Amino acid sequence: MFDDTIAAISTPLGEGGLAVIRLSGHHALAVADRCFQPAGKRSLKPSTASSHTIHYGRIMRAGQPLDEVLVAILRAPRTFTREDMVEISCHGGLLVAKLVLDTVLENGARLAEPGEFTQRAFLNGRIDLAQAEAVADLIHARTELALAAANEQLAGKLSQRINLLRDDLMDMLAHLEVQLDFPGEDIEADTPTHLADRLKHCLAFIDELLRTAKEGQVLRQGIRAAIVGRPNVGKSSLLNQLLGHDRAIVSHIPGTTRDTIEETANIRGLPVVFIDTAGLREAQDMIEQEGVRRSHDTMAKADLILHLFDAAEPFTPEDEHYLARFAHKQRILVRNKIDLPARLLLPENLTAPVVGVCSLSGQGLEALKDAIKELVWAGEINAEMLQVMINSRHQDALRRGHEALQRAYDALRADLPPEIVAMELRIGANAVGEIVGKTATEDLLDSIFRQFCLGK
Ligand SMILES: Nc1nc2c(ncn2[C@@H]2O[C@H](COP(=O)(O)OP(=O)(O)OP(=O)(O)O)[C@@H](O)[C@H]2O)c(=O)[nH]1
Ligand SMILES: [Mg+2]
Repeated sequence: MFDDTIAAISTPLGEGGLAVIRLSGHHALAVADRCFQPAGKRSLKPSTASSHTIHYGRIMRAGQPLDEVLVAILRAPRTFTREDMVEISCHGGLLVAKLVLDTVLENGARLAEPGEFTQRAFLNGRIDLAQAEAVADLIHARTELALAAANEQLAGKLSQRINLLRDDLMDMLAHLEVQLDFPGEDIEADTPTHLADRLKHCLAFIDELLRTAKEGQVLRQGIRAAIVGRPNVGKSSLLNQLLGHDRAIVSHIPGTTRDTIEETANIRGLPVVFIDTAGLREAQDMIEQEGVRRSHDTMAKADLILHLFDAAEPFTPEDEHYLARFAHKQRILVRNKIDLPARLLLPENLTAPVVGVCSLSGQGLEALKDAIKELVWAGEINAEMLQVMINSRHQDALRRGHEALQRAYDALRADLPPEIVAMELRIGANAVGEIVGKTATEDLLDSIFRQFCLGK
């Protein structure tokens, strides 16, 4: 399908044991022939080697050996891009990898754009668009659950469902068009009632997929949990406990934390971004003032608030004030310092979960993690859910599809001409098709693949 052969360094930039330079295209083997000198007893020139074999030798540049490498030969069509591919594993120095890349570029390959290998896999029909996105998700996955979801999507589980839906819509459209093109003929067409039933079924199916969107977002981006409370109640200590290392400065002096500090932790499989904030009080100086302002900013943007109290101190009017302020937020009330004699009496009428912890020893932390997971993700995370974790692009396409099908349904019920129903059905089918790339525009494809990193 493509004339040119592309190449890129597919491992991250930086120093490491190995780096991999990947080539794909008609001339991948010819390019490799020109720069690879076999050195092992059974090593072969790439063009004479059989598929899925590895060969030891040297990369030569201007007659000089550049590096000792292993070269993997992968012949079309059983490759990621469905084209001939060569993977050169060289030493992982920044300069070595760059020079090996330069050498293949000098010998007839062109530098790949970000995501171009995956784009070729898509354009050559190896994977569809949803699967291509799953490749990016897989790379960016921060928890095992996100990884499992990406794998399901890569295996085509979401695509299967979308294709079923689209096939169904195309079939309805075909029936309608038969009716339009050959009116009066004795060709089987859906009755309006039957068509309405089928449409309703499709609408329910889309609703079901859209319901998973929120969970998909949580798995991909994580949720933001702000740790807030009066100075010195132990917010930074709790952050450090949750992360498992000393990230934030802890001291007995109230007003220690000035800036917001955030870091992601894996809580029961969910990526949670914890944000430590400056203690809430009348600020003593300009820097603290700015810190408190940032605290308020963080709270406003957080999905979840961990409101901390000092269990060894009486309930204060400030505590009461902030309790009221966060009432509209998803929150957990945390009684910290339960190792000390208890003096805190929280009001009885609160609906938020209350958890007692000691941020010095970690006591109560497991219960806190359970409470976080419970608030963010009610119920089990089951395998079925992971198969259809849609992203925001899918969500947008499904919403547009849903709107069009709803209009088709309404038109049908209002006895409007079948042309109108057919038009809306077509819009709906196209929107759904975008998800797997059947109806994607060039711009859409570009914007998706450019989000990939180089060499992918
Ligand atoms: N006994 C006891 N002391 C704690 C506990 N958690 C924190 N502390 C102590 O409380 C003091 C304040 O802790 P920090 O974590 O700095 O409190 P903070 O809420 O971040 O304070 P600011 O950043 O000033 O708002 C430190 O001396 C901690 O060692 C706890 O669970 N038990
Ligand atoms: Mg602090």
